[in-house]
Formats: sequence, structure tokens, C-alpha cells
Amino acid sequence: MALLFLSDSDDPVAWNAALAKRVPGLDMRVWPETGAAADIDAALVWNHPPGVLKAFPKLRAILSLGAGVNHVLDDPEIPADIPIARIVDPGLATGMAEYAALAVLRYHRNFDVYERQQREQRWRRLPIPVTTARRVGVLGLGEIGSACARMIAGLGFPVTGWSRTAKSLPGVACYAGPDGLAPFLNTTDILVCVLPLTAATRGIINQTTLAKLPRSAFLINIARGAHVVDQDLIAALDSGQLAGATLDVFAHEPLPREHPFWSHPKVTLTPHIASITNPETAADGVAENLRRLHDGRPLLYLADRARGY
Ligand code: OXD
Repeated sequence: MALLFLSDSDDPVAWNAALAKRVPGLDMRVWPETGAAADIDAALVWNHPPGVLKAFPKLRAILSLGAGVNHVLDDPEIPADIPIARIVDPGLATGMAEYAALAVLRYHRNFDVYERQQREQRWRRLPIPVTTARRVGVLGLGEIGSACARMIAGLGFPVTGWSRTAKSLPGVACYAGPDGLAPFLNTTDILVCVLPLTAATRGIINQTTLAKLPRSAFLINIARGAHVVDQDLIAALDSGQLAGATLDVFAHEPLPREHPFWSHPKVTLTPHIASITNPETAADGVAENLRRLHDGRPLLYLADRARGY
């Protein structure tokens, strides 16, 4: 079985070592040194150049190196009948939840204000807010959203969640569907976006939805940049509707140098590091899918092309 490895950011040496332990005899080829195109059975990819996968006539599976598959589905030239699987990795979900919890606590305990005060050499103590009065809303309740909701609820915050279809999560008040979105937003002081990017969720954080949050709410986006209408977010920050935004993902990455987010005083940004797939924790699932492919069994963690995730 030959596996093509193609990523703009993951380490092929670490992946080869992690997979070789689990799939003896695996022949991993790193793009662009692929050898004969007809040898390749499966591709393990992150941000592949559109169109390149159609060059492999025997390709039978596309495995995403991340939890999201929108980077695969965005390629109009991927063959229609090939299964696409995402990574399900407890380490990835924990990393996302840690990032979300850290950003929630930072706003909750006014560290954004203290960072500004330090720059101004200003000594001013703010009251410590009540944890049980700070309502955190998690948009998206899949594996990762549920991990975020559980970790933040574990810190003592009241947590609600919103998802496309109804979900139930112990200790989390769940809202669903278009009708559930406004009541969810109306009671969210800190909004954490962990949605998959689909046609239905693109631009979901916009002037209308931001206006439904209580005044001076916060946004934490660790899903995809295209969930946010950038100019609407900036307008909400400038008007005071939002008190701050922590952004790990952007419509164009790396974020262009001229983008106003870089210098906006109410924006904290990080370079898409909320979680990074670690071969040591993620290789089990990929190895299992390679074994399944080899044995002709159905793959795990399949994305639904029509749903978009
Ligand atoms: C992912 C990501 O999809 O890192 O896993 O964004």
C-alpha cells in the first residue's frame, strides 16, 4: 500500500515514524517525490494544491490531516467517488478546548484590560467577576465543540451550545437549528465558534448575529476564518457591541500584513495554532483507516460531502 503525504505544514518525518510503527511495510511517499502515480492508494493531506490529486489514477481514499475537511472539499477537481475521512484525535480536541478555556479565562479575569494597563503603566484593580454569571456559548457541538463545552463548564461557567441538529450534552443547555440561534446568542457573553465550515455556516458571524449578543460580549473563533464577516466584526468592536475578539483562524492565511486585525486594539490573534495535529496522538486513527482500506472495509470518520463536514 502506498500513501502519498502532502501538507504545507505537517512534518513528514514524524508522520512516517508514527505510521511505520502501526502499519508495518507502509510505503509513504512525500509530495512531490511520489514515484509512479499509479502506485498511490491513499493520500494524507493538508492544504494540497487544488487539482493535484486527480493525477493519481488508483487513489481510493483521501485522509485529512486535520479535523476539518473543507480544505479538501474546496478543491473542485477531487474525484467524486473517493471517500474523504477526517482526523478524530483526542489530543486535537483537548488542544482546542485548552485554547478556548484559556481565552475565556483571559477575558473573564480582565487580562486583556491588564495587558493594556501595563503598556500604559497604569495601576488599577478591577472587581473580580462572578464565574457563575458569565455565560459562555459554544457554536458547534461536534467532537471538538463538546470537548470545549465540557472543559469550560468544568471551570464553573454556565455553558450553552448551538448546533445544526439537536444534541444533548450533560450540563450544557443545547439549542439547535435556525430558530435556536437567536435565543442562544441573546444569552451568550463569550461566544466560542467551533463550527465546521459549510455553505450554511460561511459568514454566520455577521452584523445580524453579532447584534444579537448582549452588549460588550466577546468572540473567540477557533473554527475557520470564513465563518466571520471581517468588516462586520471590526464594526462591532469599534461600536462597543463587542469588547474583544480572539482569532486563531482567518479567511486568508497567513493573515495579510495589511489586514486591520493585526493592529486592532481589541483583537488578539494567533497563527492557527489552537490545536496542531500531533502524529503521536493522531496516527492510531489514520493507521486504522489504512488497514481498513487495505482489507476493503469501510473507513472511519468519513466526511459527508453533501453536508460539507
Ligand atoms: C483542523 C485544524 O481542522 O487544525 O484540524 O484547523
